[in-house]
Amino acid sequence: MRFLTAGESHGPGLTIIVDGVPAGLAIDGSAIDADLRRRQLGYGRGARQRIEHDSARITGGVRHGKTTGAPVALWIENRDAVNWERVMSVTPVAEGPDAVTRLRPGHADLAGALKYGHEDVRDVIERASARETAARVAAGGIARAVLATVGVDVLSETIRIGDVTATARFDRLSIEASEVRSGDPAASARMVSAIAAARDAGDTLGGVTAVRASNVIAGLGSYAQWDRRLDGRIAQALASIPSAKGVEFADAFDAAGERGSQVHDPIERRGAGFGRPRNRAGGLEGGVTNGEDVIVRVAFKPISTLMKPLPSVDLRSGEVAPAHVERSDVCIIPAAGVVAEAMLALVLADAFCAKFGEDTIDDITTAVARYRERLKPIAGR
Ligand code: EPS
Repeated sequence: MRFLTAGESHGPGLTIIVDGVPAGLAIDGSAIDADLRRRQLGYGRGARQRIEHDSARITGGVRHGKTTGAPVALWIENRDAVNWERVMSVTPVAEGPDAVTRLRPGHADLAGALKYGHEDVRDVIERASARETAARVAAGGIARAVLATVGVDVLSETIRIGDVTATARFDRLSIEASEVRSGDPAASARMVSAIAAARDAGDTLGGVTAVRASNVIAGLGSYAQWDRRLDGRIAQALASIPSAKGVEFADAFDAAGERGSQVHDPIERRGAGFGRPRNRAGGLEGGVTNGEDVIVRVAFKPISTLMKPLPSVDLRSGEVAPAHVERSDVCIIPAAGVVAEAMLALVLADAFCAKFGEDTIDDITTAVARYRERLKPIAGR
């Protein structure tokens, strides 16, 4: 399974193609829309989210509620596009809009303008925008449907915003009840206050989200080649989320300072199989899932558009100038968690199909049952 997206933040909409989806998979459009809605929520989001009501229209690959094996195509309309018709016109306009030339530190502005030769940073902003993450969440909805056939569930929780930290407990109800998607009510309240204080100061805040995939079958990925190590593929997918700057499995950066005896997870007998009393490996050993939950943390930098802009340079004149200011968010950590869920689901669904087959869901469930049978005798030998 792989996916591609296209579309600009203020263009007509976002296009998504998910290829390699097994045939016979039940697709529930309302579940995809529920995740799109979750991505739009969160304290600290900008005014754009009051304009959009993200909903994915399925335009290919699904018939009578089930996938056909053809690429699944989806479309998300940008309701804000009507306000940007002249700025985003596909054809030349008589009087062009003012160019954006004051580069924003932290954004793709300078690197993108240099790379593609743009003189109007609008050409960079539009595709580099985190609006694209709506498309990822829609694609992730297809991956979640694949994973649901074997009972895998993916959930994120905010564990840091600014200097306020919390411990992940992955209690869905309390996470979804929190404006910042933290299951700890006291930390949640402090996170909201921290975001409000940053906003009042014209500033922004970053943070950390923890993502957990539960009930993951052992044996996804491989140590046989570098690019088949699943931890590497998960890290790439998560680090590709806009604003992501760091990825760790479980508490890897803390574990790096401890002794092996404290870090590695002892192996025990559990029923007919194996278990671990702790999961500091984050569910992967040797780049292969070991049957424990996959747990990954992603660090996000603070949003780079600042209402009190940093010093910068004007791309055209070369003169010193404050960075460009436009509508933005103060903190995106709650939304980033939902995007991280989608990216983890997409990598796991792909690894799952690579191991068990990608033509039909029936082939896959038969292969999974046979694999589970194969694993059984090992535990009892
Ligand atoms: C976003 C939409 C964007 C921004 C934000 C995320 O909408 P607009 O630019 O119209 O306000 O709110 O994008 C960024 C933070 C960014 O850096 O581009 C969204 O739908 O997630």
